[in-house]
Amino acid sequence: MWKITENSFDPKRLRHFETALTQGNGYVGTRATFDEHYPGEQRTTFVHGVFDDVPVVFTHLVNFPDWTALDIILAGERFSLAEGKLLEYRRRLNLHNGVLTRFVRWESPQGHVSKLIFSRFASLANQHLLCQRVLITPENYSGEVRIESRLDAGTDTMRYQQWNWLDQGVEDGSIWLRLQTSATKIEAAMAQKVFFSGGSEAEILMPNVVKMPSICTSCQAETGQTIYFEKFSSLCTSRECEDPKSGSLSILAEMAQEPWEAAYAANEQAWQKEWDRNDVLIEGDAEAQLALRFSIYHLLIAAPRTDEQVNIGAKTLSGYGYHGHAFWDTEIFMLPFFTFTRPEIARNLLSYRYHNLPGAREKALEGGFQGAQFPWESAGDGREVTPTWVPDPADRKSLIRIWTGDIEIHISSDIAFAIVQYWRLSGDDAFMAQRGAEVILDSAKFWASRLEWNPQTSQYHLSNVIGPDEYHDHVDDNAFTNYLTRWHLHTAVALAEWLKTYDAQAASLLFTKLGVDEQSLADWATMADQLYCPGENNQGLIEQFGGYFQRVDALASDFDPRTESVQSILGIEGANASQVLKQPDVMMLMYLLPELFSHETIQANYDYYTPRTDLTFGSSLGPSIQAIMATRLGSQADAYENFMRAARADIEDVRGNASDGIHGASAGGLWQAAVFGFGGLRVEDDYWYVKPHLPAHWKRLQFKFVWRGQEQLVDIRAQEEQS
Ligand code: IFM
Repeated sequence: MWKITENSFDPKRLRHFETALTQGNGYVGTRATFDEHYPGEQRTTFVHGVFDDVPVVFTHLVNFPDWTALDIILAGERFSLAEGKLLEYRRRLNLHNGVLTRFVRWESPQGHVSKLIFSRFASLANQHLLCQRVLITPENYSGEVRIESRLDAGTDTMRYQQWNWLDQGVEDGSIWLRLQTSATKIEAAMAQKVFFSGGSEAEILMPNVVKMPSICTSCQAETGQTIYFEKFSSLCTSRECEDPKSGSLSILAEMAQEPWEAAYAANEQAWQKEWDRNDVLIEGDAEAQLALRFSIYHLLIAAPRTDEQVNIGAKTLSGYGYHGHAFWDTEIFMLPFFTFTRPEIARNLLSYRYHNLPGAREKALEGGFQGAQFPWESAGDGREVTPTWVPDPADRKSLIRIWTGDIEIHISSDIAFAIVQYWRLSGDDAFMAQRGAEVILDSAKFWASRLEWNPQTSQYHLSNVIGPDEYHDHVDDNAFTNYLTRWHLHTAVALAEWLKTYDAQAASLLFTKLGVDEQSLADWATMADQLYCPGENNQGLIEQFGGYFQRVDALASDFDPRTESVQSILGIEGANASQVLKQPDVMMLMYLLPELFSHETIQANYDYYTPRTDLTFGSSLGPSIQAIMATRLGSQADAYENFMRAARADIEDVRGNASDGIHGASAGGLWQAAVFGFGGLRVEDDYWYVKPHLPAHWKRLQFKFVWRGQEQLVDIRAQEEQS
């Protein structure tokens, strides 16, 4: 169960498969467009951290020159699936080694039959190396096989000129190209080299076409003779390399004797090492197994291994959705996978927030607050990049005001939560002392300045926010936000105490830097205690926000059958006026802070909110969390249904928007639903245990995680669970 397969060529599903079969290595991501061109394709390569300025959405990931394109001309006819006859077709992504293969038998309009086998991968062993190969066998003819390849810088797909061309040329048998982003001034260089064998002696030309240095190869092939075309592209940027051009050329110059075999073996070995640490084995459910590996694969190819200045965008590096911006999707949904299996990657991702504290401080200041307020959407430099207005998808001529950048403020606590989770798992005191504490304390300072004292209630409140459920905006006292804020303030006080004993000098320097003293800590503790948290005394149904129960009552199923979200049906105002939720907001709170709520309270809230949550077409972040909560309450059927909703999000393109990129949060949530939900893994301060709840037809669930630097293995078999 390692292969995602496309069995027929369907131009209508072009973009969906481009996303699903995306390849990458944590540095670069390339959508699975075909080697030859088709209308409607989105030929895209993104590199982490390479953003450039654009209007409205502030900044977006820049599309790199296309390294994949090939024009294949067989005995004078251009190979294209849009012409002639497709006799056999299969495209397959092997999740185990990241190799994408396409097998085609094609009859040209003139009746020439050829077998073509394409393979491609972004090396996990060398993140700057991209490899591609085509084997071509003429089956019933002989003639010229001609392949034209290039580095194509004409890929500015977003109307803006992202790249300034600097230079290009031919050197040591490779073509190369240098570019620079327009506003952020990041230099990138790419190089490319090909090897051609199998037929008559090859002719190789390297036309130095401006913005498109090319390599044209040709030879004569006999019937039944296989032509081997191997192509290697390299890519470096000034973000990690002093001289990107030399960097990219030297990678190709150093290629081994049998370059394809050597690069393939190195890549495979690197992947094997990954899966040894990260695989989750499910026996008894082939669909769930494949979907979970698909999710893990997409998390792994998006994970920055060598860079702590980048985050993972909500759509990873696999599509234009959200422009590469990162949200709480990373810390709450994707990060646990890394924290539990690849702590070094989790550390990189959390360090991104530490390095971007200046942006968070700027945001707090602009809002009239103190400390650090993390942006709802974050990109290259950690400043707020949520667009204020976007075109209304229902009527492109009008605009919709986006409020999340202004008032979806829970992200600061989500980040603090993720840091504490990482610390508990890894025991990485040095990280906490040197970086984590600064993030948590400075954002606690933000909360202290943001809380509103109400003399009538003699409590603090948080008005005018958006909670995780974005169908409702401008709400007061959102339960998720308030409870998380209280947790954050208490945590900051306890952390400050810990730091004083762990490293008194570091504590003193940090307190001075942040302007925090004993009085601030005492104030934070009092404020946390006096912060209104809905339902905390009666422990019954928790109102999602003040006045929620007065909204028009409606269930998500009232709108069935449907193919779109409740918000699309009711409109923004209509959904806001109803009780239907985009994602399970109170459940999310109970998932993160389970120790605060009794089983009965969780059950009561689950029973009330579940039918009111748009789990099918609302947020892709909802189903996995809903699945976990269902397992905890023993609702196995609900748990499995929601697990599979998350599992199918991108493989089946449930929301019809997979073409925008992989739903990274859903992928991370799926791993959590398997491990924390069905596996029932719980980690306490000094020990961990599992309380499994396997679906009835699962025979086995096995996973690994790292606890305090040691690998742990959990192997749950169905019989054991019953015993
Ligand atoms: O962060 C999410 C949010 O919770 C729901 N809308 C989409 C965002 C990006 O995935």
